[in-house]
Amino acid sequence: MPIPDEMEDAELRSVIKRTFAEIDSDGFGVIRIEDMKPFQRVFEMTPDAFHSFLQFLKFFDKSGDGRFNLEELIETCVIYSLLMMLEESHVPELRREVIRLLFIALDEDGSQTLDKMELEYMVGMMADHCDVSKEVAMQAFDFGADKEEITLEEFIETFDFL
Ligand SMILES: [Ca+2]
Repeated sequence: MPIPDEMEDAELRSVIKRTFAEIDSDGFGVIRIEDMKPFQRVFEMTPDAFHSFLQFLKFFDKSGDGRFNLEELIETCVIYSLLMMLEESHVPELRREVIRLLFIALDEDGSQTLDKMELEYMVGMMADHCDVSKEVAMQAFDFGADKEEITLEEFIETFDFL
């Protein structure tokens, strides 16, 4: 998956759209995760990178049926590329914005806080990409006896500390 610096947002969308149409040759408007192989070629992903991309899709498959329509797929790819960008970027304003978008994406129930389950998904993803282990990362977010959810501010602070 290219990072946004390397590929403009509009271009990313058009590549996804084209590849989606190629996979969805019957025009059902949805494609299955197991049919996403062409994306590996299109985005020039290594087998490892492609594997982690598929894991990410499974995580973002909110309906749980293993299918994505075009809009869902674009949304998920944008988040994925944001996550990739975080690894590369050290510009504070940009990082803050990316982390904010990530928070919104992770807040599945729209409570504007992340509970342990919502956070664990992301931490699992991070552990795939960073040197931080899942245990260390969860400790850093400091879920204590009196703390069951974290806010955006806490998320940003802790994220940058990791
Ligand atoms: Ca939430």
